[in-house]
Amino acid sequence: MALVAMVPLGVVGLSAPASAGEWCGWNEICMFEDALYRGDRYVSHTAVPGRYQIDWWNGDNEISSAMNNSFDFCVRLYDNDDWTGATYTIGYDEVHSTLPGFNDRAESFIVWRCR
Ligand SMILES: [Ca+2]
Ligand SMILES: [Ca+2]
Repeated sequence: MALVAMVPLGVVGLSAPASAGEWCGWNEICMFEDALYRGDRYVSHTAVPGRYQIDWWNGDNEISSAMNNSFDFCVRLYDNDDWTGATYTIGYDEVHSTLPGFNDRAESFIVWRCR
């Protein structure tokens, strides 16, 4: 699903250069400055269960799109540091070209096995 969703953006396969801003590897969770996986890729994280802060110089309250290229793990974004406040959930193998109601809000996130 993730690959299909990326095709309109011009990413054509596994050989896409790692430096491309819109590229996100398999089993990685990526979060981007702008909608449609553009702008700086502030978060590029192997899908491992845990609790993570988004760097406050690089991503806090700036995330506008996200990819979850894992097949067993879900991601929950939190409005505030330390996993508090409103949440926004991204299921396994989901890509969100925008974050409705959650644009420029995420400051921390958790990753857990959800299937
Ligand atoms: Ca943004
Ligand atoms: Ca926030």
